[in-house]
Amino acid sequence: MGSDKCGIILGFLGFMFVTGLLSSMAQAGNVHYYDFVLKETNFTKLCTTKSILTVNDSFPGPVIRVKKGDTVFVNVHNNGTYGVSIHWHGVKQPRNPWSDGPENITQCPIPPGSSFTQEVILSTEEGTIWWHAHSDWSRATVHGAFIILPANGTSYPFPDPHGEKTLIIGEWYKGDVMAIIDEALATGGDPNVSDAYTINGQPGDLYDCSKETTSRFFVDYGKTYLFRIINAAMNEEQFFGIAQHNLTVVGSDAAYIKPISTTDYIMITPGQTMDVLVTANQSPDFYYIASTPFVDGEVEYDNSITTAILQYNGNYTPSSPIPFPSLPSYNNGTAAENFRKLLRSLANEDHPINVPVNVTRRIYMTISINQIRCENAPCSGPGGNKLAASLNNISFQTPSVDILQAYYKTLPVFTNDFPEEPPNYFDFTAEVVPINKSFPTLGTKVIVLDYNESVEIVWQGTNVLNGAENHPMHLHGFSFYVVGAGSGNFNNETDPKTYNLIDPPEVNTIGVPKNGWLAMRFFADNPGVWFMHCHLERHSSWGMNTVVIVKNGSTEATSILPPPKYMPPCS
Ligand SMILES: *[C@@H]1O[C@H](CO)[C@@H](O)[C@H](O)[C@H]1NC(C)=O
Ligand SMILES: *[C@@H]1O[C@H](CO)[C@@H](O)[C@H](O)[C@H]1NC(C)=O
Ligand SMILES: *[C@@H]1O[C@H](CO)[C@@H](O)[C@H](O)[C@H]1NC(C)=O
Ligand SMILES: *[C@@H]1O[C@H](CO)[C@@H](O)[C@H](O)[C@H]1NC(C)=O
Ligand SMILES: *[C@@H]1O[C@H](CO)[C@@H](O)[C@H](O)[C@H]1NC(C)=O
Ligand SMILES: *[C@@H]1O[C@H](CO)[C@@H](O)[C@H](O)[C@H]1NC(C)=O
Ligand SMILES: *[C@@H]1O[C@H](CO)[C@@H](O)[C@H](O)[C@H]1NC(C)=O
Ligand SMILES: *[C@@H]1O[C@H](CO)[C@@H](O)[C@H](O)[C@H]1NC(C)=O
Ligand SMILES: *[C@@H]1O[C@H](CO)[C@@H](O)[C@H](O)[C@H]1NC(C)=O
Ligand SMILES: *[C@@H]1O[C@H](CO)[C@@H](O)[C@H](O)[C@H]1NC(C)=O
Ligand SMILES: *[C@@H]1O[C@H](CO)[C@@H](O)[C@H](O)[C@H]1NC(C)=O
Ligand SMILES: *[C@@H]1O[C@H](CO)[C@@H](O)[C@H](O)[C@H]1NC(C)=O
Ligand SMILES: [Cu+2]
Repeated sequence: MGSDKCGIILGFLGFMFVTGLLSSMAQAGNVHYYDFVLKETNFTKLCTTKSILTVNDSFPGPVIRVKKGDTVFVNVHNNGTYGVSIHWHGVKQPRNPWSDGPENITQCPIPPGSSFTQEVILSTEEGTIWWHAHSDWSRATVHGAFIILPANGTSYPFPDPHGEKTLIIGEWYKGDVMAIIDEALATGGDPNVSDAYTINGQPGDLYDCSKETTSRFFVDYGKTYLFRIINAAMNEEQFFGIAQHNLTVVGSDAAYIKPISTTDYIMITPGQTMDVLVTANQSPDFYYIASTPFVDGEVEYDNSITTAILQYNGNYTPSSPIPFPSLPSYNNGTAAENFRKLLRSLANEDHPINVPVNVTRRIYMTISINQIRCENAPCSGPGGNKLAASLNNISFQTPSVDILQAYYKTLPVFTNDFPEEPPNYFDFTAEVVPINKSFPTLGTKVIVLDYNESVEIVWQGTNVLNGAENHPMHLHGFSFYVVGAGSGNFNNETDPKTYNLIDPPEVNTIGVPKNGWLAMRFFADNPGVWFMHCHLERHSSWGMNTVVIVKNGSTEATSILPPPKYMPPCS
């Protein structure tokens, strides 16, 4: 840290220590300006051409590349045909929920023909995160990498790599994604699955008409590369690997971790990022990079494989066939958990942790797939009902005025009575859960926290409606420490004794094991309105969401910033 601190005035430093990391880093770094133009662009993939919503005609979209502590103003102009909002996934946005982005949570969508400038305030994040649309399913095509380099005078906690590669896993639908989710919500059935996964926008050569465009990552023998891997897929977690090359994972969700060496695969959920060192130490050749779905629920999914090629520079005849990585099978939950358990914070002097030891607020939250009875005609879900999802039996109803505005102006849009424990206790992870447990309450209910409370949330997977599966839960406005996890129902007497409070990983998204539980902690030191949801898009669309409101502290420096002059209007 040494030299960058010198530039900061002393009074400011002292203030930083008093109020914690979040509230005051905004002025420490440089300011950058980006222009994003949302527009329809034609792409040809899988032998068909279709128009998709993009930022600046690119899929994936433009990269934002800045340093720790910088501030980025992004002027988003919507030249598309429907309203959209953009979220900066993994940016804590200290005191600034106004620019966070989720539709009707912190803003209404940016109408076609207009612009909204978002102020993206970086603080403790360092590594890789991403940005994506946060309106219905538009994030399928509207997303890109957000790279945060070490601040001046600081360096990576590992030897400088020779080069860097950004690798985004996406999901491609031949149909129109907005029509697909609209259709599913109207019929009550499952949304259509995708037709391909992609690596940097390309399905790869196992798919029709895709061979010529397969993504290639060129490397020099003997060099080490930092791969910044982002899972931007909509509905499937992924196993990922590179044939004959070890992956050394050094960061996740813009926080460094103790290096995970010698792993031949990673499991990465939608919403997560992994920074991975790869050394090109094999004989010069072509090697397949592959990503396959990890799906441990009884659900329809896209069971195809996306590939790219790690290609050594030089003159040689590539092997035929090209070596292919061996990855766990699609439903191997043990392989997924084995990888998750390897994540540990650096927790050293330069990268200390700040995990609450004494918790003042405990929230125990079930995660369920549900059904809602259809009034008139039968729906296409189970038993003629409509598929839904919930947290603590509340299926979240998105309002038509954003919750942030409603909170700021005291409008009757939401209620404060989100239950802090399951409204009914039963064997959540039983092989058969009685069907009468599967009908949720509908509501726009939020959790309200006092400023700086030390919070523990235990997410409890359930087998309601035979819907048990791994859920990648994401919280806006914070990163949180994963202190424990296990299978079955959480036991609030014995399980806390197993917690890791020494070097728990600090993340913004984490897979809660199928039919299991996961405990996380954080300090509620960021006043604002923050969305919490499953990052599987179909679950979020069905209501697997809630909102955490953190009240202002007692000073201006611990209160929400005033709103910007212009916010997109609600209709
Ligand atoms: C970091 O260094 C760059 C290049 O020397 C300089 O332009 C920038 O202003 C510095 N940033 C800060 C926050 O001091
Ligand atoms: C996006 O396109 C606009 C012009 O259409 C350009 O001004 C802007 O710099 C581009 N942004 C990025 C991030 O490339
Ligand atoms: C996309 O292609 C279709 C058919 O080829 C064409 O009608 C349409 O104008 C194109 N759209 C854009 C945005 O270029
Ligand atoms: C999109 O851009 C075109 C060309 O600049 C302009 O004519 C059109 O009005 C814009 N549409 C919207 C909705 O912004
Ligand atoms: C979903 O898939 C079905 C069956 O292939 C198809 O008929 C329907 O048009 C698709 N829906 C959308 C919105 O693409
Ligand atoms: C991967 O790591 C293991 C364990 O350290 C080692 O035995 C093996 O040689 C490594 N493989 C490569 C390709 O570096
Ligand atoms: C699941 O993956 C683990 C670890 O990779 C492996 O040891 C195990 O054999 C796999 N289980 C099945 C059922 O394939
Ligand atoms: C936690 O509580 C214990 C017992 O009240 C106290 O001794 C300890 O100092 C507290 N730790 C922190 C970090 O606040
Ligand atoms: C958000 O609110 C607008 C009205 O302000 C409404 O048209 C839109 O459908 C809402 N979005 C969602 C996802 O509910
Ligand atoms: C729910 O179903 C279970 C088993 O099918 C039954 O024992 C129980 O009485 C039912 N509860 C209610 C409230 O109907
Ligand atoms: C969920 O709420 C509904 C409606 O209040 C109730 O009938 C049902 O029993 C609750 N289910 C669970 C699992 O708590
Ligand atoms: C612990 O769990 C039991 C149910 O297993 C519940 O009744 C009790 O209220 C919980 N205690 C605390 C302190 O949360
Ligand atoms: Cu989910």
